[in-house]
Amino acid sequence: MASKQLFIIILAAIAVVLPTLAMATEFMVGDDSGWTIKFDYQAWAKDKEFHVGDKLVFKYPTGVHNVFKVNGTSFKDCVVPPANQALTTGNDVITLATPGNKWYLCGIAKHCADGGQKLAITVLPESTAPAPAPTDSANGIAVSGLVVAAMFAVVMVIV
Ligand SMILES: *[C@@H]1O[C@H](CO)[C@@H](O)[C@H](O)[C@H]1NC(C)=O
Ligand SMILES: [Cu+2]
Repeated sequence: MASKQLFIIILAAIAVVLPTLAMATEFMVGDDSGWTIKFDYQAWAKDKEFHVGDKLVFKYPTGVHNVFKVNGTSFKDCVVPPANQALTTGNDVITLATPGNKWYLCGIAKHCADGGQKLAITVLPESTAPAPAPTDSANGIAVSGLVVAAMFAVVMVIV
């Protein structure tokens, strides 16, 4: 009887702890294609949920592209801000700090206007529920899985 109660307590503990394990997701913009021209970033973003705390990684050969965070007007018309606002490392990581619409574009040549190298996303408030498994969060899922497995192992030993 005692062990049954313990089992239930442990299950309840798992239910409480699991949601807090939700990890910030790191999105590789464009997945394997990275940050480049002639890629449909709106299609890429369409089935993804971005939350405060998640990260965008813009990956590209240094000097070939860059990244500007812009407003909606600049995004629409591909207006490139002053050069000193550019991210240029080729592995630019942007942490999504606030909810709302965010716009990014490449400021090199006509990459934005002609190459479609622009990304618009909507950032949702910080999530406490486990992320619904975007392909980029393999690490987070693996860790969560490990924790669950470890917890069940503990349960099996105790019961
Ligand atoms: C958008 O950004 C551009 C360029 O940085 C600026 O000139 C413009 O005033 C901004 N528009 C709004 C609505 O903030
Ligand atoms: Cu570019």
